[in-house]
Amino acid sequence: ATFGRLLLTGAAGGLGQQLRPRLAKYARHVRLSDIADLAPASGPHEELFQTRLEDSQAMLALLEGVDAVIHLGGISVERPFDEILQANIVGVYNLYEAVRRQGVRRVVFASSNHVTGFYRQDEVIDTKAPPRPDGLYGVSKAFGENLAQFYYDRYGVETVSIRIGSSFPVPRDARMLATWLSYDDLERLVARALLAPVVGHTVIYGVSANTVKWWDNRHAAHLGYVAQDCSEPFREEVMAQQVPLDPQDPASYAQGGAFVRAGPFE
Ligand code: NAI
Ligand code: 15L
Repeated sequence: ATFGRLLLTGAAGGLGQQLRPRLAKYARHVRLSDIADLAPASGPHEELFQTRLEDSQAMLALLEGVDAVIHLGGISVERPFDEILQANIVGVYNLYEAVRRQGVRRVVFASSNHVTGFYRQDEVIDTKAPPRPDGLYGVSKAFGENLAQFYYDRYGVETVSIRIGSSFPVPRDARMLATWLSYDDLERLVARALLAPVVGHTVIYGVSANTVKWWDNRHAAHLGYVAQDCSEPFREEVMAQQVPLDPQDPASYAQGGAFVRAGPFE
């Protein structure tokens, strides 16, 4: 194993449950955290922490002795601002402060395609395109990416911000034929984000080798990520199930899909 100790936040979530067993081959100790219960440990290599991202003292303790962290914890969809503020803005700040104070070398940050969700599906963007968040959730992920850049420039903490597309067992609708990230490709990408020798702050779209492409990862070639899966074998089944979309509805032509019209919640 390359690492002494890796930390995975958000370990009880959809992607956390996928990565949890897969991280054992990269580290002697895998520390897992969430607000949700993570028990039972699946072996002596696992360390379980029930920690709220809002709790700065608990976060400092969580990061002690950690070599690198994969930060998946937080709100993962559009929600009222106060929830986003606490989990994704205060939470990611507490994470980076704990990382800095404990001398952790690298962060893999689960950003989102919703940082650029208001670009159109008929354009191809690269990671230097200005953010166009499609909601407060996307704004909070843009904040996390900016914080990552600041902690690199100011303190030398390295981050790979992965703008994850849609990571599910299979693509669920026509949009996901372009945005799908298989779980095996997710693992490949996280492994490169952890192991690439020099990353500074690198932003990359987390997507499989799908035929329909909206995102160009040329500025992240130094990570050495090569996707091996493709959504195309699911096309027929997905299109047969697809509910027809109103072409005037931004959800049908924006890259962020239905996120572009989520909320407000009052
Ligand atoms: P999820 O919602 O299933 O998991 C998030 C986890 O974070 C949950 O287990 C939750 O209990 C925990 N959490 C939430 N608030 C917390 C707090 N205040 N303190 C501590 N823990 C807290 O989300 P999923 O799908 O597993 O995504 C993981 C990460 O990847 C999220 O940051 C999400 O925004 C990001 N992402 C996921 C995508 C996907 O396709 N699954 C796409 C784009 C981004
Ligand atoms: C996200 O950021 C969400 O966390 C996830 O649940 C999916 O909806 C995904 O984006 C997507 O865009 O499909």
